[in-house]
Amino acid sequence: MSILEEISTLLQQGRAPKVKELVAQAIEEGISPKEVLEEGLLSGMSIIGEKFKNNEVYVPEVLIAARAMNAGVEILKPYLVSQGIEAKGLVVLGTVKGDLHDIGKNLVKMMMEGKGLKVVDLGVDVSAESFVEAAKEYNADIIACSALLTTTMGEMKEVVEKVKASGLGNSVKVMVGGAPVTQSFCESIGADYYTSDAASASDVALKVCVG
Ligand code: B1M
Repeated sequence: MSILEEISTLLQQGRAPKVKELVAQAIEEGISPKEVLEEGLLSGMSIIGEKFKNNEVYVPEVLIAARAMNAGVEILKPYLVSQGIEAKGLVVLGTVKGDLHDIGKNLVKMMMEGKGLKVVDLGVDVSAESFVEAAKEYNADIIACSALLTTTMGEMKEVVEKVKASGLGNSVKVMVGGAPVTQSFCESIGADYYTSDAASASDVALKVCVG
């Protein structure tokens, strides 16, 4: 078994300390942080996701796998985030109201910080009002919303509408993403940008901020 397969398997078993150890070892062996993330951690999480869907595992197993994922990501963070650079723009980020999934959002944050953007992370279960208030308070360039549930993605429309109603529409762009979100959904709610993964979200955010 390759070290990346081992990371994926350990993540599925929720063995956070071992995941941390092997992620560090993989980096030492010269495997790129991107490969460790995608072929180790995310691959394990996606297998757990399938099993969750098929009722082969339940919420507790998914939670401990998620904890192992976060432990592995912590080790990768210094390699994915460049340090000590002046902020190129400000993003207010959160998972929308009613939704508690934060792993994807945390990856988006990390990648955006890696591009030199300042990210104000509002956490999970964030109301449209809170997004707008924070955008005003921090003079944000972007509001970035994540949703993982088909039942919560509609909250993004609320955000777009509240942004328009607040008069921030000219200065703040709304970015949306998360597994059930699509380009056509983005267009249908009048959001400015959709991206399918954290790396593309950070590329687009940087373009929005620096042109
Ligand atoms: Co939940 N869950 N979950 N869950 N969970 C899903 C999303 C689900 C697809 C599982 C399934 O049935 N196959 C399903 C949703 C079905 C649907 O709506 N169609 C589901 C469900 C039903 C639920 C509950 C309702 C289960 C229940 O209680 N009966 C419940 C809801 C709780 C709530 O939020 N109110 C629930 C709970 C949970 C846990 C708490 C156990 C846990 C979350 C732990 C945590 O986040 N701290 C959990 C998990 C872990 C999952 C799965 C297994 C994995 C999600 C994940 O973290 N993926 C998920 C199944 C799956 O996705 N395969 C599932 C890894 C992560 C890196 O991917 O977040 O998609 P993702 O992020 C990606 C992209 O989407 C993108 O970038 C990332 C990759 O680079 N991205 C953006 C994300 N945000 C972005 C924003 C952007 C741009 C890109 O711009 C702003």
